[in-house]
This record gives sequence, structure tokens and C-alpha cells, in this order.
Amino acid sequence: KENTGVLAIDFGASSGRVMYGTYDGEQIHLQEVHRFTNDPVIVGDTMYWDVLRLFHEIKQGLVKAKKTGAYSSIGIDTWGVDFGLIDERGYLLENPVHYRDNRTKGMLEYGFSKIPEEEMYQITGNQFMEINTVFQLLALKSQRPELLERAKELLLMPDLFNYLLTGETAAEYSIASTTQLLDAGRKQWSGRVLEALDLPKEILPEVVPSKTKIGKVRESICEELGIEPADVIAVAGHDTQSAMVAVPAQEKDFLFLSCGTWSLIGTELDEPLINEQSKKCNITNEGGFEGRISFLKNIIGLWMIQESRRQWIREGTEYGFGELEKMALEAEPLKCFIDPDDPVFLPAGNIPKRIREYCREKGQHIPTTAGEIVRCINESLAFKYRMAKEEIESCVGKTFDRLYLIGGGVQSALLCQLTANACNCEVVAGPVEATVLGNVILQLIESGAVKDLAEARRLVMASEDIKRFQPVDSSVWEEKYQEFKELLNEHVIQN
Ligand code: LFR
Repeated sequence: KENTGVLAIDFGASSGRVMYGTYDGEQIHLQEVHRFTNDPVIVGDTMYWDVLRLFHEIKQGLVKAKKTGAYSSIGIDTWGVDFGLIDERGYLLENPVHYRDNRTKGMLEYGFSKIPEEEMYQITGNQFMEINTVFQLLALKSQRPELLERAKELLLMPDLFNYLLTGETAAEYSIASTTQLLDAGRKQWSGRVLEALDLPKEILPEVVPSKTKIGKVRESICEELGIEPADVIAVAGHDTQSAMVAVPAQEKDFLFLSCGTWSLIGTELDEPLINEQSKKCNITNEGGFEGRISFLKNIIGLWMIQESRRQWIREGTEYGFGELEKMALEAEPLKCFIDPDDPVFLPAGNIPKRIREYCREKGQHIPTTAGEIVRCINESLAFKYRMAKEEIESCVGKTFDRLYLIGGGVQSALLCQLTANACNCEVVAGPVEATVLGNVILQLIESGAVKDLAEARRLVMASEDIKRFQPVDSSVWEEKYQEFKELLNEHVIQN
């Protein structure tokens, strides 16, 4: 059997990677071709994607891949919601802005003054977050209207990279579903939302399903780099949805936690679920491969640990993630908690300080060492997962006794164990590389090497290193969970 590879390009919060994936009929193998940092660049008051440098890194990856092996296609995924604008002649208008930029402050209220919140949720099924594309667009319209006027097309980040590679434009469904501009039921742009907010519908390309072949790498790029013209496949451009393909669940109904910079916890549905209860719980319906719906809650995630680590570097100490984990393990358990979704923890900066202030304000033990801070973050996340689990269960009318944890968080055995304890259920942890694996698998499904999603998930379960964690000390955790809930009830929570 021919063993042709594919290239998966994944842009994460701290790094981007070009990975080579192959399938030998039994196992999928991943090999790193090129890794680079993905640093947003602040100019003036704005935080930008360094998009041209990143495109250069893609090209570097394609050059390096010549030594790795043959590949028939390329797939790109990024986080959700961010976009670039293309003018009439196909030029990129400015650098795309990063969602952690604060231009969207106050845009939720502005939006709701134009279209009722209930109606907007009813149509889009999306959790309200200021970072969503729709609120970025409202900010752009009020602050830089001339830019929007010059735009011929809006391309979400994976679609933008696909365009830079091929010259072809499309809006891949999974990434489009993070915008809050899509009609969740019809899987098309919502005319009603766009009109109510006076946003231009004509700049949005046609929505195409995940795994659509977009085109081939442009001739000029092939010449420049001396490479063969591979197909570019719009995989699931949204990283979370590529990861969903690699959840090793064999059952139809399952609870997943995609755990990286963000934590996405939810279940998979055939159709969007949009009702009063889901609105009350602020649960999102995001689309993925085969039009499946991830009914999930977006929680801030490992961002707080990543950003704390950066803070300690700024203060002169560089801890490795393994080291932090070890120190957290040694810190005393269940001493103090934060609400991970409190808006103070979202922007970059001195997270440990903000955690200490939060704990002081709430009259709790004040964590001082790095170990205590990381433990506090992990335990608070674990409790937040429990809350989200209960909310999801209340919406779908089912309970789950197992949670599939995928993504970078799998590397923290501590977080996996704490999650099992807090949620009082088994945690099945792995694969770490869910996003890249899912990206590769969708290309393998397209080429016919892997049959379908069910086969893909079986393959992941059989070939990846999957670990299981059982809950311990249930009564202590139960008691502390009540304390955690009371703490969060004391003030208004955004989510
Ligand atoms: C995860 C993710 C989430 C999305 C957030 C911001 O990387 O894509 O799914 O809500 O980033 O785009």
C-alpha cells in the first residue's frame, strides 16, 4: 500500500508547526517538520497577527518538508474568530488583529442595542464572547469604517492562509461557525444578524463543508520553493474541530474536554440545541466535520498557566511546564480558588498578581509560590469543568460518567487527576496531539486512506497512548465544590 504523507499546519497560541503525517494501514505517524513561535505584535495600541512572517514560516516548512517525504495535500488550522480583509485586487488590507486586542470592549452592549440578545442567540447558537468575529467587526465598523468599505472579502485565518497559498477564497464551515454570524440551523451566513448590525454580507465568501479541496499551491510558490503543487484542503480550519476528529470515543454520546490554551468542554450532537436553558448556561453550538455540532462551553483554560510562566520569565525565572507541574503537586491542595472566567484573567500580563488580588478580595488564603499559583489555577479549572459538565447535562438531559480529555492538557497528569476528582468521573486522557492528528486524518479521509470518522476514532484509540484516571477523595472534593460554587455566586460572572 502506497504510504503517501500529508502536511498539517497548526497555529497555536505560542507556536506554529508544520507536521508530516503518514498512515501505514494500522497507525498514524506524526513527524515535526518545522516549528516556529507565533508571537502577536503590538504596534501602537493594537495587537496584530504577524501574518506575513507566519506565511514565510509556512513556506519554510514546505521547503523543509522536501527532505521529510512526499505529500499529496496540505491542511491548515488556527484558533477561531480572527480574520483578515482582502481588497478588490486581492491584496491583504492590514495585518489581522488578534482577539486579545481590547478593541471589542463594550461591543456586546452595542450589538444588543441593534438586535435583541435572545434573537441573536436563537439564530447563531453561539456563546456570547467579546472576542467573537461579529464583535470584532462592530469594533472595526465604529473605529475604522473606511477599512471595511475597502474590503472585498473577509477571510477567517485558516481561510486566509489557504488563500495566500492557492489564490482561492472560501469560508470553511467549522471556522465560520465561530463568528456568531452563521445561522446555526441553516449553516449559512445569517442575513438577519448582518442586516440588523449593518454589516456587509457581500464580503463573506460561500460557506463550504470541512474537508473541501480548495485548490492547489500556486505555481509561483511552487517555482519559488522548488516544490510540487500539492492540494490544499480546508480541513476543519477551526483547531478545536480538527481536535474533535481525534477524540477516541467509541460511543455516540460522550463528553469531551479539548484542553489547551482554551478549555472547550461539551458533547457532540447531530443538530444544534438552542433553547432557554442553553442560553442561560451560555453554551455554544459550533460546527465541525460532517456538519456535526459541538455543544460546548468555552472556558479560559491553560492560558493562565502559560501567561503566568511568561510573567515569571519577565521577573527573571524560567520554569519549564514539567517543573511547574511538580511544584504544584507539592503545594498543599484545595486552599484557594478563582473563577477562571473572571474577565480580569483574559488579557495578557501579570496573572499571578491578579490571582493574589482575587484571593485577597475574597478573604481566601493568598497563594505566593509558583507551585501554589499553578495548583490554584488547576483546581479552579477542574471545578469549573464540573460546573460546565452539570450545565451541559442539564441541557441534553443525560449524564456522563466519563470524560475524554484531549490536547495539551493531557501532558499534565495533575490536571487530569484533579479533573477526575472534581467531576467525580473517569477521565480518559489522550491524544496530546489531537488537533494535528485530526487535521491529518481529515486529509486521509479525503484521499480515501481512512474510511470515515468512526474508523478514525477507532484508529486513534488503538494507536495512541491513552491514559485513564479514576476519581479519588470524592467526599472532600464534593465539599470543596460547594465552597467553589458559593465563591462564584458572590459576584456576577460574565459567562
Ligand atoms: C481554541 C480556540 C477556541 C476558541 C478560541 C478563540 O484554540 O479555537 O475554540 O473559542 O480558541 O478563538
